[in-house]
Amino acid sequence: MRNIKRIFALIITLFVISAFSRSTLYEHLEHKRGAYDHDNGFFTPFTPLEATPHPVTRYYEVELSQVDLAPDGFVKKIFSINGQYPGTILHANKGDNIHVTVKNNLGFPSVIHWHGMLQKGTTWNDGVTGQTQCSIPNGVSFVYNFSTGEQCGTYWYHSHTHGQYMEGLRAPLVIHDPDDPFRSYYDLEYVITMSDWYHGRISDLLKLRMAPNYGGFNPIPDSGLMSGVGRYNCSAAPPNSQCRPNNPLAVYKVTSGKRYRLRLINMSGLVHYIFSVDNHPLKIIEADGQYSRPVTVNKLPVAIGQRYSVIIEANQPVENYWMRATIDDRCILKNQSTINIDSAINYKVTGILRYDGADIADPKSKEYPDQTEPCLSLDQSLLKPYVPLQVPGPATNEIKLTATFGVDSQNIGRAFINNSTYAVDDQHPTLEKFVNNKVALNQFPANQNIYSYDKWGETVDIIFINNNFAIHPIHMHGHSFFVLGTGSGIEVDKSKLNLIDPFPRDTFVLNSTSWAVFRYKATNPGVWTIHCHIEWHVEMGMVAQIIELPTALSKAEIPESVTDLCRQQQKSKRSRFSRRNRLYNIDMERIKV
Ligand SMILES: [Cu+2]
Repeated sequence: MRNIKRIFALIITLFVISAFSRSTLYEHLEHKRGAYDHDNGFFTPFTPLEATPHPVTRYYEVELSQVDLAPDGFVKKIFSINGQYPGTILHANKGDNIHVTVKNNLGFPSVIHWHGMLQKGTTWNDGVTGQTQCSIPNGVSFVYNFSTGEQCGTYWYHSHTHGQYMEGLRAPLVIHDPDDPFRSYYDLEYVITMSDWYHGRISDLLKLRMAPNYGGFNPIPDSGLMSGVGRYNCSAAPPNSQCRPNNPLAVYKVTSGKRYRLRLINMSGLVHYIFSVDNHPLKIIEADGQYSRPVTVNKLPVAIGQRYSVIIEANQPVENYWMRATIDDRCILKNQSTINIDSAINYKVTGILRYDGADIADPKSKEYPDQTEPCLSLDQSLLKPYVPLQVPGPATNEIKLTATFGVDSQNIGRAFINNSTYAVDDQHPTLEKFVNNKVALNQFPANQNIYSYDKWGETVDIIFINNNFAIHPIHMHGHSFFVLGTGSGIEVDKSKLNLIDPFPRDTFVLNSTSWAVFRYKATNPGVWTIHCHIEWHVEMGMVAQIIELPTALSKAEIPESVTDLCRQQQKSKRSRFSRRNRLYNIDMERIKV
């Protein structure tokens, strides 16, 4: 009897051990599969959302968390949206409400900005730490709830604090148009994102970038990714790292005879991309959420923050064709002190356009010979509004912003706007200080870089002067602005302004030592940041805040869920940022030049 019991116990033990080892093995495989071959859903074509009789609310939940992924074959811990890179594509129709619950399980405070969304009447949803809200503390959920209004087109959403989006917190937002004038031009759609990718932790790279006496430029990325997929040269990976050589490239499948709308987004922190598909010209129909008259190019420069919709026709022989997202290395400044100067990055990022019926093989197609201007936006004169738009004017308010570089008193490299480097105040967002605490605009510290105008409906010109050697993609929140003109030098040449048919954008590149004039109407009360979208330059302070229509804004009622964030943040004991800030930031008084 005792023996039977023993045998029985042994069987149970063996069973438990085997189940356990199987489950560990299984988890291990799952983990591997997750790291290398996660399906981010980008390679399945889609059609526009069905129109609804009335606008609806689209509910989404996104969880921010850290996971191991290997977008380019190199396994690293990344900041993910729903465990993916890039994060979940969100869809809505024009006029719909977007209701997104952001569950922050990142281990750090975070925030989500809706790049290109105007946030009319909902400036507190803009998602900028220190300006429109406090960050969402770790372990807390927060709801962004806003109308898409009259907007449609291609957008994205990303963290707007501490360089976090370069670590993975970035994803597309597609707003379909039930009245799309180009609907008969395409059968199916894809989203194609382009991004840079660092193997080091962004927080570590930031410490190095912002160290006193640092003599280099912005850190060189390790890879470029097309829709979250790249191929790293694993022989350059540090010993003991996990890296899969010849990581499979992004493959977009097309069917002969069909036409595809490709929604292109450059979600990078540093790099400028030139996009093309061999043998397939790109018919542009949208830029930054604005329809354009169709214009066809072979190569399309896409600056950081910019978006385009292009149509390609699958009218070539059934084959494989290279899709090229070439990083323009002419604008990556470097010297021997530059962080990651020995990067094994391959600037020629590629994917494959594969016709149904083609062999599973690498393409042999040839690149278009066309040249593009180094590091600049597409020639603005090529873009014409699809429907003629009235240009407001003349300007009754001009805000001149001059961007320069320098060092502060600790010899930390800084970027300045009108000689003042922006320092984020994580704990006291501008919106709450102004609306709830009634702090007068002239009482804000100089390092908040605040500009304002108060006449409803007036025409505002932002005259942006780039008085330095670098090239800056300038992005403004809360507005789409007419790009009236741009030119070299630091004096605006008014004869070069187009007041007839300029194209509206929300992100435009300023060449080194040059000017640009952006025009819009003041009809959106709020706190709107205008900044360079090179994320390293943001951290260095190339940021200004526009307080639009303060009289109207002062009557706004900020939802309690927003003001609660600051309270929760103060309670949160795990505010790692404040610890980190002390490492290289921020002696507010000393950084004036
Ligand atoms: Cu910049």
